[in-house]
Amino acid sequence: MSDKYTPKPEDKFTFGLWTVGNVGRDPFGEPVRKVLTPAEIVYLLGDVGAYGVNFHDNDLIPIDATAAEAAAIKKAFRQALDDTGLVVPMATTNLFSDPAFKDGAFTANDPKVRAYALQKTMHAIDLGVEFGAKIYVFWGGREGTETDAGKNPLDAGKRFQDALNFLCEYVLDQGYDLKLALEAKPNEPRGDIYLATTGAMLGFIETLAHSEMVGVNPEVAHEQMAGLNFLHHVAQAWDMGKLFHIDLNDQAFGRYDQDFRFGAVNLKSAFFLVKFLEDVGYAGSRHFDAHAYRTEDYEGVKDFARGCMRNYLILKEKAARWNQDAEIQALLQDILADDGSTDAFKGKYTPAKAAALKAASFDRIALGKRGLSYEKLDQLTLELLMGIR
Ligand code: GLT
Ligand code: MN
Ligand code: MN
Repeated sequence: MSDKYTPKPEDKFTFGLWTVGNVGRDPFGEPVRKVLTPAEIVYLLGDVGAYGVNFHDNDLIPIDATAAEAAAIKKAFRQALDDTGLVVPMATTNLFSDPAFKDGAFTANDPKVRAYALQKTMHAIDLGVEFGAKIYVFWGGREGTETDAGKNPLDAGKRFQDALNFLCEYVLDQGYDLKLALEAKPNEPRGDIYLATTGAMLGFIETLAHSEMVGVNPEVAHEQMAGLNFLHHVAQAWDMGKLFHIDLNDQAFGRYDQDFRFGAVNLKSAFFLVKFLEDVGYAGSRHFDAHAYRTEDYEGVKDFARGCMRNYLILKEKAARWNQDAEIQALLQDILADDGSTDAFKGKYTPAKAAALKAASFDRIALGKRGLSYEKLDQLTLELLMGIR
């Protein structure tokens, strides 16, 4: 079935090999779906109409593959990309699955682990660039602790900084057209992960030698795990010119990392997020970092992937409708009304402005009495979302 919610390449919808290829293993249960090869995953994504596919080094090439095996996998993957027209906009490193990384990668206490992590990342960057990646994600899943007895957070921060400075130089040295995007998560799989929120990452980036090459990859579920408003973090990142990539999915507040289909839980938050991305003209990938319920077979996985993209497109249409809705816009105009009486105080500081503002008189009681109609506006938004306007 093709309708106006059918994805197009310009929608920039991408999935990771690890998302639709997720076999449904969890801490309590074994896989429920068979392992697909990277090429098979690309054909599946081609089927559902995705634009791109992203990978960790070891999603594509197993950590213990021989050179001949790696070459054969790459050949089949390349063929699948050519056959389907899918592109690879982003790549990343698996620095969390192998037991070597049980104490982290760039922040591990063992200098050999840190050196191995750097080596692995340089090879993985080469692999990503070979397939055309322009964004390189760093999700430090194991960069944290269960106890702070063994690792000083100041040392860990310094090590992470050194690693990123080293890798920025590597990218520049190779002449790669590649930007780095840091992804925060508060916990899981570590008890606590360093730089736990997007805001923390944004602060950290400014301490780097090549901060201009480094931005963020916020993920809906990760900010929500921390009980935070995802949109506010995305807005801050956007404002700083640091929204290099985004991981879309969904999540009930206060749970483990659920990675549900985009829009599956918090429809209103998803709506304001899509509206924001579309209103500001975010031009990067809309990456769905999510996976199908463990109850599903591969038909269900396709339903999941189609659902992510469809929900985004439906919410995009709703956002356009919201922007054109006369009643909503009239309310907004009222809410944002400005009678010009404070114009003299606006803008850059001058001593004269400060003096005039100090001398001005305000009707504090009247300011406090004014109703703002947010209830009405929110209800209209809900009714629009529920399809009755
Ligand atoms: C892993 C994690 C994601 C990260 C991926 C990139 S891997 O699935 O849960 O949030 O974006 O390393
Ligand atoms: Mn997640
Ligand atoms: Mn993610």
